[in-house]
Amino acid sequence: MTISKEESGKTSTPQDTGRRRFLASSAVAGLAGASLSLGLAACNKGGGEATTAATGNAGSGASGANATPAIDWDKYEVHPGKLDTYYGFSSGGHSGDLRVHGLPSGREIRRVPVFNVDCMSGWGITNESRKIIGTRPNGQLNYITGDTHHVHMSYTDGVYDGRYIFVNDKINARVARVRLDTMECDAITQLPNVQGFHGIFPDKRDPLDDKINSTTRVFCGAEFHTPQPNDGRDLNDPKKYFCLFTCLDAKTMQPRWQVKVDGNMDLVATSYDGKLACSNQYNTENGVHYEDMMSAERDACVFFNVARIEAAVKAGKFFHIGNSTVPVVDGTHEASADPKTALTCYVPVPKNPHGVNISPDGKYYACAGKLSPTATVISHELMLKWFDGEIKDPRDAVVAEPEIGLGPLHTGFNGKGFVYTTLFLDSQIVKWDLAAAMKSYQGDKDAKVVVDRVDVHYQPGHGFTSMGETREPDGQFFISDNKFSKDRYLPVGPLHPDSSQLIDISGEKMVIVGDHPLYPEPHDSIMVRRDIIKTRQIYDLNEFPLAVKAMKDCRVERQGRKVTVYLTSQAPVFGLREWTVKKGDEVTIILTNLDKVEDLTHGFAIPFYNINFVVHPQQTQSVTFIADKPGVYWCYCTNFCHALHLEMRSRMLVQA
Ligand code: K7E
Ligand code: CUA
Ligand code: CA
Repeated sequence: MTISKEESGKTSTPQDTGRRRFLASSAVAGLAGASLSLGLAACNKGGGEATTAATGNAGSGASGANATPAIDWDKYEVHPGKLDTYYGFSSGGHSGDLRVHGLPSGREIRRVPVFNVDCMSGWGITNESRKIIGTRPNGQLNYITGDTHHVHMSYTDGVYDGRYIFVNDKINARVARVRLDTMECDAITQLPNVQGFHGIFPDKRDPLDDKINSTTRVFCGAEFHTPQPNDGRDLNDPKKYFCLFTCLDAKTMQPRWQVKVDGNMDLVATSYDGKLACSNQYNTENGVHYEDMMSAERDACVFFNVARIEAAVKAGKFFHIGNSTVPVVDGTHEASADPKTALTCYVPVPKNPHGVNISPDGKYYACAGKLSPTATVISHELMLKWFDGEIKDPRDAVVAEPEIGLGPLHTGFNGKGFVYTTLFLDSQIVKWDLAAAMKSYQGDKDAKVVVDRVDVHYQPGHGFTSMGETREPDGQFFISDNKFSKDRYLPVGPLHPDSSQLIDISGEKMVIVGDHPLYPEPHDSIMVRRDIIKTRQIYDLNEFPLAVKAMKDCRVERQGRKVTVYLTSQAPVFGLREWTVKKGDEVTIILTNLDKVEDLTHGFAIPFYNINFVVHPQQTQSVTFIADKPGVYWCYCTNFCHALHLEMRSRMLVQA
């Protein structure tokens, strides 16, 4: 089977062609073998010619795409000393963190540790961070692994409010909240009875504010179906496995309710009016092996009627699973047979879809085909009509299903009627016209759906537009987060960095204007106007109940074998020059940074004790450990703070 786009009339350099061929075929062979080819062949049965037609159309429509347009590089270059115009927030994937970039430069300006342990900051080492991550009775962290996929900001009336980022942990079914004023994680919650927690999206409507009685929700999909509860029962009886869709309260970070779902969930999207949330499903078959998961010709995009679910919970129509106290309502096909009372609606879409995204005007959901070369456009208004019983067949809510290319995964909108979708197998971004797609679906053969394509390097996963997931899309940039970079950067051993490519979408043609290597592996990101983010540089001493408010308060207190060391830092000294404990003591060090100068962070490390953390201006952090090794230990400052930084030391004397 040929999947290379060169056949479709688009030119590229000979060198380019060979490389792209290799990537395209290795992707098919490597990812799903013959079965994927079969899947694509099956799609082509229905629309292979149409694909060629659409591609051909794009080829002629985009004939100038390969004629290099004159690029005004100054527009995208951020000169030394100048600031970027956007923040980019990215998940770190299996590194378990969250990254912050300046855009368009692509400069990494912060890594926020979330589900990982980080010895720069002391995340996972300080008592404060360990409390957020959670510990076991033996004192060890609950988990030291995480896999962040999706990052989304809290909203007020459909626009980012700059307050929080929510991010998922796929491995251990956790949601983290990161406060954006300090860019630190302040809460982590594990979802009950969920495995493979993948898609996450907050409510876009309600502000998260005490004064107006916030109802902000965070919606969470579950990808892996399991026995419920997963306690050893029904181990090899997959017919009894199922998945739960979870709604979390954004303020308390506690689950409010869950929905029992047929099939699985992958990505999640929410409407702008707070009425619906939805998730694409690639395993409606409830298969346990990949070939089972792609056996049906169609899967689904499942919609959740938020108000009805909450009414059902209020009316007591729920059950519990295992020890969990979270109410679970029934959103299976069977329970949702009558649209007028249904909690869910399963809209059939071509097999094994991937991302689902909503247009900034709140009118359309685009569900990308993955194994089908299509995107399915579902009307929000018609979905609401289905729930009102005004239309019968959920497929009648579909208003377009254009053929756009091979391996469509994720979609961004420019707010002006154009849609940009990543094509994993084609290694392209395709730009298509939403109105034309709807006309074409109505039978208009002249409708020109695909208007441009651009090669990316290589195999794009997520793609998103600047401010494109808000009511204020600016149509300036699209970022293609590519899974492979191969020859784009200096080789660094077996694993190449991932690559994020910045594409200017403000004109008719897409133009790649930046290549940024990324430490593996960001999945999803958002691109946010910089005026939305307001950070603080200095903490307030009073925020910390344990604060040691003056150098004269430094002391050592003993209660039996428990020793507390009250310590301050103020460049270039710690508040105690030395202190003495006995072997076997449980030592807690409380360290307050009394410096008030922006950026004057001190570090604190104890050799051979696994202690390493920082305290920012006016912040207090603490650590607890057993002083099990007698000797002299130089506790030193790890963060270069002063001309006498190296001299900034104190001694811990551990008596035998
Ligand atoms: Cu990688 Cu959003 Cu987890 Cu698609 S997901 S690529
Ligand atoms: Cu304090 Cu270096
Ligand atoms: Ca499937």
